[in-house]
Amino acid sequence: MTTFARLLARILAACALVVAITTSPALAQDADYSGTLGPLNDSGASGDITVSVEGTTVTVTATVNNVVDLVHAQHLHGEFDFENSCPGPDLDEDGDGVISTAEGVPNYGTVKLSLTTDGGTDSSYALAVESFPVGSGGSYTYTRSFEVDQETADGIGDLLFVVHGFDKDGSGEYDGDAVSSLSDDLPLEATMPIACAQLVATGATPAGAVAAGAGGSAQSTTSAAPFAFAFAAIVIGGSAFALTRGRRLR
Ligand SMILES: [Cu+2]
Repeated sequence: MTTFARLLARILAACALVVAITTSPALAQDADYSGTLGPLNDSGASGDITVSVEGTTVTVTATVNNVVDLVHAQHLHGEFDFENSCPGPDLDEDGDGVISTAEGVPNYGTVKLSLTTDGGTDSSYALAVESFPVGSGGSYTYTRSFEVDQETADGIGDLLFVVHGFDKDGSGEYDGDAVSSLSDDLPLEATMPIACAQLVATGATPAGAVAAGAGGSAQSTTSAAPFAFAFAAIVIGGSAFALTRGRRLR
């Protein structure tokens, strides 16, 4: 019995060592996020988004409802390691009753990813109006997987999903005298933000692991630890079994 207790103590010590080693920074972590769209500019738009990150592959799935049957620019906005937030009416700086894309920037930051249906997805595609989803029957769905750089993969949970495009005058197209805050070539209606969602971490990966980390590269690999622990327990448990079995046979 005392031999067994000693053996048990050794197994526990070995397991503790394995856990200590595997929780040190090293591996990249995968993560899942979801968000619920809230309307901006009294658009009435709604919907949701899921974002999953595997290495540097990002998969986005979104459903957007109560929108006009026109093209909708959509982006992941924000700054990394910053508490980005969806803008409220107080951001209407010029008092025209509309929060333009530029007026929302203090809250939701710049465009980090353009959620296009084809072609590039970086910020230079933010106004690639021919490559964004188009509403049909008042809604649209979107899904796409694409590659991002490591900084973006690590910090994507800090970002916000923003949908644009509002036929404010009900003319059936984006028009009017007011021009976009982003480009003189586009009417304000085409780039007006109509909905915004904060991303929230889902699943096993702790939300604070990236947000509270020191910069983008240092990460906890706690998700790998239980697996390593179980593996060590099996290996050590197996040898303990062999040991007691050998002793009994003597
Ligand atoms: Cu945007």
